Amino acid sequence: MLRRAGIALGSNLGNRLHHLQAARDLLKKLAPKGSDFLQSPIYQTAPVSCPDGSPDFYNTVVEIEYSGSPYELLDATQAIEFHLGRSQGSERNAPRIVDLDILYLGEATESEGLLELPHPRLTYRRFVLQPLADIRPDLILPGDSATIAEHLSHLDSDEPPLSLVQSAW
Ligand code: PH2
Ligand code: MG
Ligand code: MG
Repeated sequence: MLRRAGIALGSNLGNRLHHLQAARDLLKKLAPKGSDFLQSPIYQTAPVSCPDGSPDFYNTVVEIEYSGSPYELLDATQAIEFHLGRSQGSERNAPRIVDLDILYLGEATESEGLLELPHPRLTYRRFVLQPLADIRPDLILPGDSATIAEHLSHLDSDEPPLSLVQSAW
């Protein structure tokens, strides 16, 4: 079954642009050749719920065509994180080379186990909503009634404004 998968990318350690580019290139390989691939601009964002003194993130969102199951996609994204050198942080939300979070996979819903779909915090985080709205403003997540653009316009968040790093990357 072919579905569209939204994936949030974040990096706040080392060469953040290079890490996002490497992850993007590997994510592209999970999709059928010639399928539509969407990527948002990259934003620099202040850390949310991270240890004191954490560096700013680069964040972006991509959307790929994907034929596997939610847990196959989770395995694939974790393999990419590992391949790019991510280690298990000792502390929650410790700085990381790359973090890949599955936002949605078509209409799939998951509420038990290691994976929740749609991602439970996605509509509360500007660093995810803004880039997702750039590529899929009219998307309505499974079980929801508002579009991503509507969530973004109603977002009540303490996050400082995101700063655009690069539209093409
Ligand atoms: N990811 C987190 C926690 N906090 N803050 C920003 N700005 N960007 C992130 O990607 C991020 C975060 C957990 O993975
Ligand atoms: Mg994350
Ligand atoms: Mg993660």
